[in-house]
Amino acid sequence: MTETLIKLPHIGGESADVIETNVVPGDSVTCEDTVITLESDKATMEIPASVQGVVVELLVKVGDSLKEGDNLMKLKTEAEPSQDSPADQVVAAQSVVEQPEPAPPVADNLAAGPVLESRCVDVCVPDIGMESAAVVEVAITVGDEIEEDDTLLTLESDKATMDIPATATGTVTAVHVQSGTHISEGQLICQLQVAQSTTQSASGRDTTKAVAPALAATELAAVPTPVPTSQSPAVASERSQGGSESVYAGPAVRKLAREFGIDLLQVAASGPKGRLLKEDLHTFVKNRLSGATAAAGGSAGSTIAPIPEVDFSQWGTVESEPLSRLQQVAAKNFQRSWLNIPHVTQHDQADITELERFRKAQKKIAEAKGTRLTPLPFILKAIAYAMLEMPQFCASLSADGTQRILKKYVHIGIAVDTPHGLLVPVIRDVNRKGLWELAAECAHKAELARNKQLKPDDMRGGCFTISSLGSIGGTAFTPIVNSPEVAILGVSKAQTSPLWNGKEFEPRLMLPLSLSYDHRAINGAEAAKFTVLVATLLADIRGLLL
Ligand code: CAO
Repeated sequence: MTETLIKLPHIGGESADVIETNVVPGDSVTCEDTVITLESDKATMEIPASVQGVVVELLVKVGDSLKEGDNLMKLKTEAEPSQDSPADQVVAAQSVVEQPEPAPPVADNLAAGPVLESRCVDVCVPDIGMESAAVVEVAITVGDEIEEDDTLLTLESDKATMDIPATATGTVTAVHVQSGTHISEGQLICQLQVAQSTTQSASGRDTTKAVAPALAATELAAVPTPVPTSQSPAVASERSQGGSESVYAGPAVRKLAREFGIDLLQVAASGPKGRLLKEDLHTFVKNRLSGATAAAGGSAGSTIAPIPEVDFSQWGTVESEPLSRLQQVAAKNFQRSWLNIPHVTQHDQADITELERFRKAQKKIAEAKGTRLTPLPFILKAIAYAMLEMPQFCASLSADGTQRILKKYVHIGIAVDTPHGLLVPVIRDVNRKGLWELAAECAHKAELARNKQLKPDDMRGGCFTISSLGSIGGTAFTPIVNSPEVAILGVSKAQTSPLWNGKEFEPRLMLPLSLSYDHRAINGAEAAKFTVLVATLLADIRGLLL
């Protein structure tokens, strides 16, 4: 085994940027395996391995600007690369296509043979609607039997990828283009031995342009400009108005997509200028697999394209910090609920002027008890009361959505903001507890949550959740239902507001309530009745005694 330094072959232009690296150290590559993908202002091209071997070190990275002769990678190879290695062939092929009149290869002899009654056809590049384009895939090799309309080449410019089809049926006798080179109108692509001739030239050779110019023009017109990097599902759906050929992707990606049967239009692109990368296909497949698992459990929304990765450093300095495990778990739960539950939020206000008067009057007693009486225990009591009055709020839907499971206990979770993430300890049997007991338990559970001392069981079995942002501020928000519960109450900051009492405006302390609910389990009228009941109970807490 020898270590060989592989250099970048002729790429048909001044320089190009590395937009994708396709190998890592340790990878075994054979000739023609794509090593890197380059993009210039005119084209995208995949650079194949020039020899077979094992990658020792990749000497370039995404973002590097490369030109012919730059070091590409170190390979462990069986022997020194031969003169005929693909890298050399890239250069050789380039010089062939640049010759105005390429030397006639084997095809001439074949064409001359009267027994075969065949002719040799030179297939040239048609009008492709631009000065030149990069050859990203050569679909033919010498000896191939091809039919009219079979793809000969795939070309790519900065705006489009297009297949160049054959205009005749025959046998390929010579190929004059190579992946990674640029070609322009009139250049020789290949020679075909075709069975019959109608317009044989004096030399026994015909020249034909591979594609009708109209087709090339149509394709280009149909191809949208590259999809922006921050691609939304909406953009993906816009893209789907074209065929999969309108997707900005290289042949290796297309090949992989074909192998997996992936419709490229379904995949969100994350590469520069919306180019679809192999990683995007991997992500797509992963998401589909996990989506299929979720769907089996009655989940929905799993076909939504993932949000693509964005390199934010292109707009300024950035810094990454890992999310805590708790934050990651919470994020997954939020997303799962948001995607599975049709959310509606009902907003209301409770006049807590009297409640506040009573609460403040308890301050001294609270101090004596070593606790604080905030509005939260009152809200807990009011919710527990309303849940007993309206049992559909103390329920869960079965996973298959065919049953409502009514709970004969009233356990309510309270969202607690902690430095390491959101936790929801559950207060059990709220309906059976008094205000002081609830106040002490809320304070205790919040303390445990902040000190990471909650046990898993402290957070299980809730029937409803209260998320109180009242000590912080805000006028309303739309909390996400803590599934499998069916409703959550968001509480914002109480504010003194002028309230019309029939004769005059009166200053009243109004508490904003935001009830988000699962519309599969609860209808709008029920939600309105529930918030009205809670507001009524908070406005006059004597109602809680009834
Ligand atoms: N309006 C006006 N003032 C309010 C209020 C409201 N709705 N709610 C609480 N307050 C006041 C309290 O009365 C207290 O003031 P006093 O000491 O003068 O009485 C002060 O705000 C602080 O209250 P608190 O936050 O310490 O206690 P709490 O019982 O209201 O809340 C807890 C406890 C654990 C729910 C809260 O600390 C918390 O973590 N809230 C955040 C919940 C959250 O992050 N939700 C979002 C989930 S989704 O991301």
